[in-house]
Amino acid sequence: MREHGCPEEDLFSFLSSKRREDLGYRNILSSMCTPPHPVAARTHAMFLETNLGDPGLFPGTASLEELLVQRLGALMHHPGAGGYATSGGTESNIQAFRIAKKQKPVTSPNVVVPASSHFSFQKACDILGLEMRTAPLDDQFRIDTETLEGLIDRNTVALVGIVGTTEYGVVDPIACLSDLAEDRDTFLHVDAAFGGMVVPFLDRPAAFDFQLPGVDSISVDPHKMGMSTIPAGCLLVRNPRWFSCLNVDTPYLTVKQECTLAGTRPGASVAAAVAVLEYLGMDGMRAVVAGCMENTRRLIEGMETLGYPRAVTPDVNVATFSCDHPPAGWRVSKTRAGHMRIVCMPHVTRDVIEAFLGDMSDTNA
Ligand code: 0PR
Repeated sequence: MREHGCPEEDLFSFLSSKRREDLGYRNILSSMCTPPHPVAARTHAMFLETNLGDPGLFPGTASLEELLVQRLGALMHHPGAGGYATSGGTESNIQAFRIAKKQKPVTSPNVVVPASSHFSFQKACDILGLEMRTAPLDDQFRIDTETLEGLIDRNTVALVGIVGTTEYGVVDPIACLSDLAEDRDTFLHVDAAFGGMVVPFLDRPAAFDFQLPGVDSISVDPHKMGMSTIPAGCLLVRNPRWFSCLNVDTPYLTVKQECTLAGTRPGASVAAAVAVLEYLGMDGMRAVVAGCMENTRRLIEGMETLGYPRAVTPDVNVATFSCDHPPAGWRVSKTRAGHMRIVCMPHVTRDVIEAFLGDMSDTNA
């Protein structure tokens, strides 16, 4: 550290120069995050110093966390779901596996995840000492349920299905996984970190949530399509009492036990997540999602006209193409299989799509 502090103006000019090194979201087509909704940014500033790790000191903020869980539970067809605000999909996935593992104490526990699963499941398995069995995908990048069935045995503590896969934006056949989970008496975790804030707002949403009896837990991230500030995730579980298996004693806090992974937890981004939901309501969210889906279709149509076929028709706003030369100046990503991947987040507006297609077409010329 410096011996003597630095003048505020110098400090802020240093910080501004660092901030200018960051890319603006305008040309970022590869992110599942987006600039926060203005209502989220305003709320975040109001709740800056709140800590959900000691909720008795911040009862107002803690009740907003409960409201978030209630709202998202209702969106997932289970208003009485248990839940808490996590730091994002990674923490939600780890915590879901912790619950599943405690519910079925076996000596060599395994979990079965689709080959499309997010890398957070590798972290979860490593931390929890779980064998990770990977089920292959069909030609539409969804989990192949027949092969999956053969991977389940009596040591399987959890199955995973994904709603809006990170790379291809497809939804696994959750109804089928739900039947399987019931038949084989296995915990089913649905990773809807991305699609949980998309699918419920589509015109004809496929069932993926607690309305399916085999679904036990769901990850859904307000800091992705929920346009909250970072970090804001949420883990929902069918039975609120399941969290008690994760409790540790916290004798000197305002609550005597806690089940969360993190101790100190931001209230600001959680309040921001609720604020966006309250401000937009169902119709506002439907409009945002409809715009993103429309832009995804326009992008696919434009790319195909230029001779770059889609890898798959996505269920959510992630588009992938056989194309390995993105135009300069744009941040696109590449899937493991080498497809160009573009996430049509709210900041990726129609104008942005047209500008990108224009540059693609110039690259082609
Ligand atoms: N589950 C799914 C389906 C995800 O897509 C992600 C992250 C996670 C879990 C983990 O969520 P957290 O990162 O909140 O813990 N998906 C994005 C990805 O890995 C996250 C992301 C966002 C990456 C913005 C880059 C970026 O610029 O691609």
